[in-house]
Amino acid sequence: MTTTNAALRDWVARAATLTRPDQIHWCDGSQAEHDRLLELMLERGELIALNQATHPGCYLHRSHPSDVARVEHLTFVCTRSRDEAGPNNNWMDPLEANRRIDALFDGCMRGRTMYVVPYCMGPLASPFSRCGVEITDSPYVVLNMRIMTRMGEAALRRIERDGSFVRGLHSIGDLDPERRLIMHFPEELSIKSIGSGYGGNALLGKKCHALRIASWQARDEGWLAEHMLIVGVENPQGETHYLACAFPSACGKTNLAMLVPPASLPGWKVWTLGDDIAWLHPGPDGRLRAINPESGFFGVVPGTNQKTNRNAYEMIRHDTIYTNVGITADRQPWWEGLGEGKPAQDWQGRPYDAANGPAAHPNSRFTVAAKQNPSYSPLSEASDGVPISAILFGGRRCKVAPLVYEARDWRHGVLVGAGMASETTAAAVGKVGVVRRDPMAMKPFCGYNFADYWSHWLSFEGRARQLPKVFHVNWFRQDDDGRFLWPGFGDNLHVLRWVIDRCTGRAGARETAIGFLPEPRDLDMQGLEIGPTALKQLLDVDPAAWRAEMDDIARYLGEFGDRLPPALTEQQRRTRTALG
Ligand code: OXD
Ligand code: MN
Repeated sequence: MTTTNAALRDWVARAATLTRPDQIHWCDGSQAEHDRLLELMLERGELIALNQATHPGCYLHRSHPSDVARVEHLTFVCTRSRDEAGPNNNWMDPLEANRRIDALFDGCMRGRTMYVVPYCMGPLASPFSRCGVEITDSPYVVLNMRIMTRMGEAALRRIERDGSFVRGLHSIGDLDPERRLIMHFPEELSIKSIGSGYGGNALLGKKCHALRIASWQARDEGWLAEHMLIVGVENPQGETHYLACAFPSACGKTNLAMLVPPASLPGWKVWTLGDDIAWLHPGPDGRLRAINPESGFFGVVPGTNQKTNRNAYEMIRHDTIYTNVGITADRQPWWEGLGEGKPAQDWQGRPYDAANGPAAHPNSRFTVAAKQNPSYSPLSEASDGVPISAILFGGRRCKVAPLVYEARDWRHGVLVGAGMASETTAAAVGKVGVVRRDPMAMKPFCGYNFADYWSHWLSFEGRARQLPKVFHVNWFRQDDDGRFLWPGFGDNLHVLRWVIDRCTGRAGARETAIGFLPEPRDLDMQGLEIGPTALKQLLDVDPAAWRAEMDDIARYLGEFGDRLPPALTEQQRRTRTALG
């Protein structure tokens, strides 16, 4: 297979001259190709067959122990001017960046096969979709890209029709963290990544293309590329509302996207469209319409069980690639929070010993096709996406942020998103549990200056007639003894119900300085064992804590200097003044 697109042919030839692979393989995405790669990886020990009787089609990959998470400190946005990238990104001049990374690519594929992976982000026929080509020397990346994107021949044909594509050059290099770099060149729509075979560092369609490069394209073209799940919530009357929800990595996006309604809410259904990324376009109907650019889930494994996420639990029992979980004596995958069986080997293949830490790495993952999810929505394939009724922002905050509140309007909603903060998780290398500002959950993923990004968000007032309502949720609030006040998981539907009823004007609220909050009577609490004191704490807005919060938001926004849109400062001042 090759291509009629001359730019693609030339780029592949140039990449081969630089990296010197033994052979070049153009991926067609077929089953036969998949089977050959699987065989190869099993032979080389890069995949381990799990118990095929209990987990048919499931395999385990163990990544290098130093290569288990995204590396934000080694991730760069390389624009000609530093201000374009903004204080929210690591920046390097494109010439210097290319020089440095090309030196690492020089000859790095000797003795290896170069795979050329054409892919489409989004349904193949959708005008909202965008294509890319990843060149990689990792068969693990090829197998994952085949699940996570529409990969192969059909994507190549679309590239030939469109004439444009994002270029992604990837090599695992020598996996030395000192020789690891993830570079983005949004002005050239290109990505270069070396030294990691892991997730968001290596599956370039995901964070690198669908967020960092796409956010840049979206600004130029008048849409939004966001770190959001997309979920449809159907009420017992058969009316479905679609929500797009932005939470930082490993804060429960996958669980919310495939929530199982609790017995206390009979007749409600939840439909999954996406668990990580949403591309939002103003539609001809004046509403924001969302597609999920991905076709699979690369989700965090630990904690997944029948109770926390029955859909995920069922979906990963077959045809799943596991990365960095433990295994039982009879080669079933095992992780902390599974609630059954016991580990024989840990994620590094050592005999399990609790003294070595958890059996599954806290950021261990499953890769699985979206269609395997019992709550999969067929509208995931709709070319024009689904209309979004509400946008939810949220974070992991043990204090300060109440269970839920609604922004006064779109502009205030942009401030609520820009002011988001969350305790850090194992999804990225670094200290866990530290509160950091993570606007719109895009801190690691926005491909340009946040100040310009907020201006772009604000501009939607003039682009769509009926914008979604904006909310903020926090499932992680704790009492003074450090116990979670809210049960989370399926019971989050009690909160989504209030959100939807606010969108249709069916639920009440009280106005506070930070926005609209439900009174206890406005929430359907049936079946929840939450006493009046706990509920009061969950819905509490402590003025002193919020004054400190708004002051910290002002300090943070101040880092963006003159580029900051005045409307955002005005919203911050208005809330701060209302707090007294
Ligand atoms: C992810 C992440 O893998 O956000 O989705 O880290
Ligand atoms: Mn994510």
